[in-house]
Amino acid sequence: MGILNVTPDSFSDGGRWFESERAIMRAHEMVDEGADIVDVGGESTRPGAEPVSVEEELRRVIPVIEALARHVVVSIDTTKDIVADAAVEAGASLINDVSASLWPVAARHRVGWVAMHRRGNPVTMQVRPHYDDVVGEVSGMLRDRAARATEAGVTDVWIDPGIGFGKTIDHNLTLLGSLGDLVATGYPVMVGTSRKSFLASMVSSGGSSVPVGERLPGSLATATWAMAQGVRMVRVHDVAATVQAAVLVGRTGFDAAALEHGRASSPSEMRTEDPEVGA
Ligand code: HH2
Repeated sequence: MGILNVTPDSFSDGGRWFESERAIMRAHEMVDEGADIVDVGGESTRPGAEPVSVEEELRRVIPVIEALARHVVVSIDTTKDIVADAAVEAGASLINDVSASLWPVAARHRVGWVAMHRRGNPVTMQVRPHYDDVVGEVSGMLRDRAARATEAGVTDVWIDPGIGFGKTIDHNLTLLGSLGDLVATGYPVMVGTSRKSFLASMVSSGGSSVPVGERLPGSLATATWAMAQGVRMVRVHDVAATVQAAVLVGRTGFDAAALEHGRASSPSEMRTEDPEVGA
């Protein structure tokens, strides 16, 4: 899934794709690079981001979705039911919902829905987040929402642990280390680590953080890890590089559990069919 932020203030690419024409061009570029889905968002979710009105969010995303949906699978990244509704009318076929609350819209339109876990809102989420059992609490919440959505008639339900949303570095790492628990729920899992700040804090030295444009190594390492754990979709800025990693993961049949038990597949056991993982 390629990220298309039609915003002036997103944490990594704010302002770059704010004009519709530039956004549409970027979307086609990502599809040429191998993206299966383009995720269009009109409101930044980064900590401290200014809220955007419904009217402004619609003004940002609808023309872009209308122009793209004939050529590309589009998802809408929003927390507002009115925006989700209009985006689907305009051609979006997946609702990427960081509030995990919009399943009724998905049910009404018979489109897919991503339930992402977060604590608090952009203003409060990074103020001393606390969990007794981060994996249990995140997967419990996601199972609950996914079950409610399924009951309401949504047939394409995805779950996402919400890396960076109300989580410390340790919480993020623990969740990434336990992706197998989410995969074991049976719902397809999606993950977004691309260029996020925990990647920078981990490898910075002497207090100098890695700038957002230089976080490709961490983004690729975590996306590759996630795909190897069975995650079915990764949400990324750097599509071409991630597609290369996805092809390798799919082609080698990389199996982390097998590696742990010392029985990694030999080259002769490599699968040759198309990879199942998307980017
Ligand atoms: N992360 C962001 C936004 N939407 N959706 C899902 N499902 N999972 C994520 O991890 C996720 C998401 C934040 O990244 P970005 O869109 O690049 O930044 P911003 O929110 O500042 O626009």
